[in-house]
Amino acid sequence: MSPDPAPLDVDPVLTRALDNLARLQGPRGSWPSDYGGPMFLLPMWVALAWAAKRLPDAQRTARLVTYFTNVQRPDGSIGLHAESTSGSMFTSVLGYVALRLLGVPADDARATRLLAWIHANGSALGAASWGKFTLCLLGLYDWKGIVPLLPELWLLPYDAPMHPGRLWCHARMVYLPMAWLYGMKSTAPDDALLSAIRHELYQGQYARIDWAAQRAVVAKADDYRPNTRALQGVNRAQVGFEMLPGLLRKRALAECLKLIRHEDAATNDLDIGPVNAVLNMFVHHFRGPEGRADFERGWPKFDEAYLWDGHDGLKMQGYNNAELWDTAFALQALLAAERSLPAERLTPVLSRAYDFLRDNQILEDVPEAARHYRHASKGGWPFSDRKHGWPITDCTSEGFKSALALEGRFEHEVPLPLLRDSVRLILSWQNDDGGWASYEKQRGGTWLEALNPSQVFGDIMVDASFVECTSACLQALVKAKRRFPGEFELDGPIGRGVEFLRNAQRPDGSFEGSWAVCFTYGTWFGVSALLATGAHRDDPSIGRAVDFLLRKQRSDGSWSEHGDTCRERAWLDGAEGHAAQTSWALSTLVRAGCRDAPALERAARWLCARQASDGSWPREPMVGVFNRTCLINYDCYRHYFPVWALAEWKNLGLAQGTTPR
Ligand code: LAN
Repeated sequence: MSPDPAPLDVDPVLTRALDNLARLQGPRGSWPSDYGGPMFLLPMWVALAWAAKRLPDAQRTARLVTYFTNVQRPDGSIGLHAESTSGSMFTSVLGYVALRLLGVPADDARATRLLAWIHANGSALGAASWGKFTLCLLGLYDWKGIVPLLPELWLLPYDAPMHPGRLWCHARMVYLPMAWLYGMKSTAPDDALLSAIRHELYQGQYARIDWAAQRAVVAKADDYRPNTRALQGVNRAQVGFEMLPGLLRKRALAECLKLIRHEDAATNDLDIGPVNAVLNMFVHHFRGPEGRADFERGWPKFDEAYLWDGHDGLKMQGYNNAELWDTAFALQALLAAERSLPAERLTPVLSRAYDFLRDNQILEDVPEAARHYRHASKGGWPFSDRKHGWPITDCTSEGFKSALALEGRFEHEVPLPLLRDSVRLILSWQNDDGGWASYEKQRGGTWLEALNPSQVFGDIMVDASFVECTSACLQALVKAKRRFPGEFELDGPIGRGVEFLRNAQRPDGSFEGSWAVCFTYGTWFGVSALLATGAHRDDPSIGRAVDFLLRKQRSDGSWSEHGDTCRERAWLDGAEGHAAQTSWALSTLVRAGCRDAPALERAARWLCARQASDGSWPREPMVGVFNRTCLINYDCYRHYFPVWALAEWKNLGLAQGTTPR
């Protein structure tokens, strides 16, 4: 881009962005948005709909098929997520089954191309373990061909290092209904269509398959985390256990069901995520008349919470929504820009967003929390909304920061005792290594990761400290220190958190993000927390982070990391500048006092030029991620992160008296 001689005025850009945010703000004061991306979710729900004979009507079926069609890759496959650069056996097989169940005929080009890819890349027998599991529920794979998922593990004493209660809550809540369904070998009755699909998937060879030999088989496309020797040993032991008389099975199944029903009750049947929401309903479906009431409660709620009709079709979201998280960031972004925005347009947006924030803080612990492996919840904030109920470390921290930032401005406020509860909760979550994990204090040894049986996901077994979560909690504690002077012992926890962050910085100066792509995101969090906790801008850690970002800036002023960066754990350039990533980088540089003013200005100009006339920023590659491999769409990031970064850039200029105006 040739240097533009005209001084850059970001105010109109910020005002247009505010108008856009006002337009997108929903009736609850939050920002509902598309949270799709993962491709293994929808087929699991379609499988349930088939088993429970609840297929959607023709119109919705068409929208579901449209979605699968839109994400089908040029080679015929379906990737792990909607923008995958390669096919996945797991999601291609499940996608094939879903399309057929939704009425797409076997000779439809979409189906034939999918099946051709499956056969050219191995066979359905190589689908990753969660794929095989789902197929079992429909009788499209034999239970003998999967590694046992022993319900008896739930009867172990909690002190046992392998107790499932020690797993990351998402893995725990997925393997819980899986254990029940496995223990019952629950399988939908066969019918003509299932039988046809079975024939197609296995080319007529189903009856001849040696199932025990398939347990460890996995297609190359799905083998991101190959089974370790330790896992192979554990799997052999589980197979051995299955040959013993199942004296504990009944008790173990009852224990699993108790925990499943507790999870349903604690989350208003939303469940922690889309996978256990579907699997728990499978459980209730297979319980027969006894489970009917549970099923009937969950089914319509699921529809409302998890299905989203987006620009590319009807899809399943990765969570019931992302509204608390987006609202907390949108608030902070708008507050940073407050000086540039017309108050009469800003205030109503802030006020409604604040209502949402206040009304979605969690007010109570779940009943009998410890008995159900739940940590305290009171005073926390969730990622989505209060109904969902699971508090999260960084959501609590961002909620807390936003609540403090708006204190004294609106009539009905977050009550002070609840703000104190948030601080206590954040402190209770700190890990022994000084960092913070995502939902809970770390419970299992990091070595448990070696037993990750998912193949397609990395790091799902334990909730260990993350840069982002640690940063958010540190920033919140710094604010707590000012707001509640002397009330909490915070210096120790803050010091230990800083130590964790400093150790997490990589030799190239960057911080690796785990929940968005990737180094721009992690570095924004890492640097922001170091500065908030008192690091000086001349601190060598800050300097190294600044140098890292400057090295990665593109010639047009933007930043762009490809989504595969997360799975490769090394920077890969994206195709073109990315507004969210550029915003994180610019914001980091501004906060860090980067002296390369032209670099900052080029970034700001790029962001401004990228804005559409309605104040939005264009849709761009998905930027959220989980478990290293699966991208997920944070569709609002493009609407508020540029506001935040541009406002900070402008405020810096005002402070230094360098920017015109
Ligand atoms: C999320 C969404 C929110 C996200 C942040 C709060 C942004 C992050 O800072 C911490 C981790 C967290 C809570 C997170 C973890 C993994 C989730 C729950 C998801 C990405 C949403 C969907 C994903 C979940 C695991 C998807 C289901 C897949 C499994 C492997 C169980």
